Amino acid sequence: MKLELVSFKLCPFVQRAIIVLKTQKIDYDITFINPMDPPDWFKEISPTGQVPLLKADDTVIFESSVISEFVNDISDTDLHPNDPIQKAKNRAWIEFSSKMFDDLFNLITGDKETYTKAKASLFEKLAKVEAVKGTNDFFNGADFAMIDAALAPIFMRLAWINEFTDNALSINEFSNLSAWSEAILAIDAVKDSVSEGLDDVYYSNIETREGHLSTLLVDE
Ligand SMILES: N[C@@H](CCC(=O)N[C@@H](CS)C(=O)NCC(=O)O)C(=O)O
Repeated sequence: MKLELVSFKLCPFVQRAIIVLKTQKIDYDITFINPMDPPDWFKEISPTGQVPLLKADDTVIFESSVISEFVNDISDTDLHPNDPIQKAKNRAWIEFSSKMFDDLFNLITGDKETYTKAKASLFEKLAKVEAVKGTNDFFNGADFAMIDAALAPIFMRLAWINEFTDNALSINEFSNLSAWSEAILAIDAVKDSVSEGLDDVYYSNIETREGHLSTLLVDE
């Protein structure tokens, strides 16, 4: 089966799919577009106008969670726990964590009031995840799973923002999440899921948005 992932370099949802593809060692081609100014061929095949979109031969698969599940389904190993209860729990927390991307968007683009609300909203969610996350390296234990891939783009962006500012979004108060973030960001499939220098592009993106966060940037 020929797989083509239609992507945008800065997109955290694309990154989730790439981490699963890389972890499962599935071959794929990648095509970059700007979803804010998409080419006609993309508009014709995409129901949502959003990336990621995966073409599996002639079939169009959209929504990052569905793409990630599909990639896991066609792989030899299963990145979900076997137990249906544990699997449902993992999927529920993946869904829950997806809402953090809205907070991150508001944190980057918003004025001081929006930033403050978004930070509170994000940290409320992080506190809930901290409470269910044990002390194992990864969410389910020693092995990297779908849920770890799902949280990776969030932890990567928080680490970048903390590096670019005086730890404006430090998660040090959450010991389980801090250790989890470190374990996830050390995984090769995670490190290789973004192109070289994407952190600089992210920094410029924060500057260009001119939100409150841009006033907290310290020189690189
Ligand atoms: N629920 C979607 C969200 C994807 C998404 O928001 N993608 C953004 C880029 S990061 C996009 O394509 N935005 C263009 C648009 O919404 O028109 C998923 O998980 O795949």
